[in-house]
Amino acid sequence: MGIGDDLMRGLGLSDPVIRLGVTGLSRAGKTVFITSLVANLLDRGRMHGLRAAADGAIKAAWLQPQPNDTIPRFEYERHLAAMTGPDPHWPEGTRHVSELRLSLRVQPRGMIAGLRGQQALHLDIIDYPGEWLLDLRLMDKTYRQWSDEVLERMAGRPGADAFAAALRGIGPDTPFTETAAQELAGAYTAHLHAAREAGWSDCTPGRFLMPGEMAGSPALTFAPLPEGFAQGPIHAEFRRRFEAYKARVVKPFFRNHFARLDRQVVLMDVLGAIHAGPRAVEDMRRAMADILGAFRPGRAGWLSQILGSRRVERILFAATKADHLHQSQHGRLTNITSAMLREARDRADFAGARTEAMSIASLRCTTEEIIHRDGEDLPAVRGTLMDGRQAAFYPGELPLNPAELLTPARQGAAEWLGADYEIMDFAPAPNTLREGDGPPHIRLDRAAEFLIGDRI
Ligand SMILES: Nc1nc2c(ncn2[C@@H]2O[C@H](COP(=O)(O)OP(=O)(O)O)[C@@H](O)[C@H]2O)c(=O)[nH]1
Ligand SMILES: [Mg+2]
Repeated sequence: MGIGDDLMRGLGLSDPVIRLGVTGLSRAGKTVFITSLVANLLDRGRMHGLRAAADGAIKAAWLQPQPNDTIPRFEYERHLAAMTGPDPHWPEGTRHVSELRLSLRVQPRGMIAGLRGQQALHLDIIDYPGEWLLDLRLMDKTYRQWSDEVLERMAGRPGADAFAAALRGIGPDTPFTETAAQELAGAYTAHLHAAREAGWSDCTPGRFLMPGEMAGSPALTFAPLPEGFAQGPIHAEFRRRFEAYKARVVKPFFRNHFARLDRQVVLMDVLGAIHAGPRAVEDMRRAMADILGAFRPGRAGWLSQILGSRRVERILFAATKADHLHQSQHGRLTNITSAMLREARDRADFAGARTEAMSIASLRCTTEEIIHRDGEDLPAVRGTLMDGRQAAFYPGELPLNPAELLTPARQGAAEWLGADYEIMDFAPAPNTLREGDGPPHIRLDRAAEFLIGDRI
């Protein structure tokens, strides 16, 4: 962007900018989070937990043309219309990086407040898939190491058989053809999608799941091969493509997007994982540890080079969709989230970032209710289901001690013992917006306070 553009918009070049990254695995709730955060920053009636909103320091908020000419704009208006329109529904999934700029006019507080006039502050929000962070661990691997790892963990996951069948169609000496490559890559990608759908998080290469404009390109057309193929022509070409993927897909993402973030929120569908069972919980714990590796500079030489002295200063881990639970259980959900991140957080803290865990709902779809079942009073929630029916719902009681979930998960248990955790697909509640209020949420204001409150 040229200097001229800025002047035309009448903004000072020195206006501070906060770059907030929003990430999480697919379906974690990124789109809903950004949409609701922006709506609630534009209309701040429900943002009492954000100090600058409560005390009136934020004088005005408005959307700007986003400054990066080469990144799609986050489709805020369309997503908001979906969620809060006359027929409320969830926004459709997005499969690429997008960005939005929200600008605030702020009255500085304190001693110097009288001396300085109001200031503009830009919040650039960057939505990117957590799957892309998982690719970081490909960087210090060879094609051979990566192949061995993914082939080993593939067994028993959905789509593994179809991929094995595709492998049987070639031998070590089969000459390389694009058709053969596409067939193998197709079967491998189908496996990744099926595994992802079934709740597995560690699905690499991440861009295979969200190829965007790179779909069909050679850098995205390879697959792991067994050791026995190592001397053959297909193996040689796949090894080359794997290196191209690292150099042309993974590195540029870290350089162009990741390296420029100041603050980060990592959204986690912890309830979804608990519902899916111990394996999904353990898999999420590991994926989060890997994701956090990206925030621990020094791990890979090239990354610390790209980062220079820049650091993400604050990282929020937010367990989303907390409106599935009665508030009496929110503390437990937060503790489970914290415990799940324990090791990874210790490392990120060490790198100087402040971290916090929280349970939130970006768009609250339920009200609380006590239901009576078998002579018991159960703290439940009530909402509208996707088919329009109303239902009260008790998801089960999360344990007070997170180890009750995390220990069996680590030990490879196949299911929870003596407990069941349900989850429901609620639709966004029909619109009851009041003038000056954003969409209903749970603790989105506290999330905003942690992420940007100190800079306003
Ligand atoms: N009840 C409830 N469901 C949510 C909330 N946020 C997200 N969801 C659900 O999670 C799905 C995925 O959210 P989305 O923002 O599209 O995830 P993304 O893939 O990370 O962008 C949505 O379609 C909703 O079904 C929330 O605050 N409350
Ligand atoms: Mg999305």
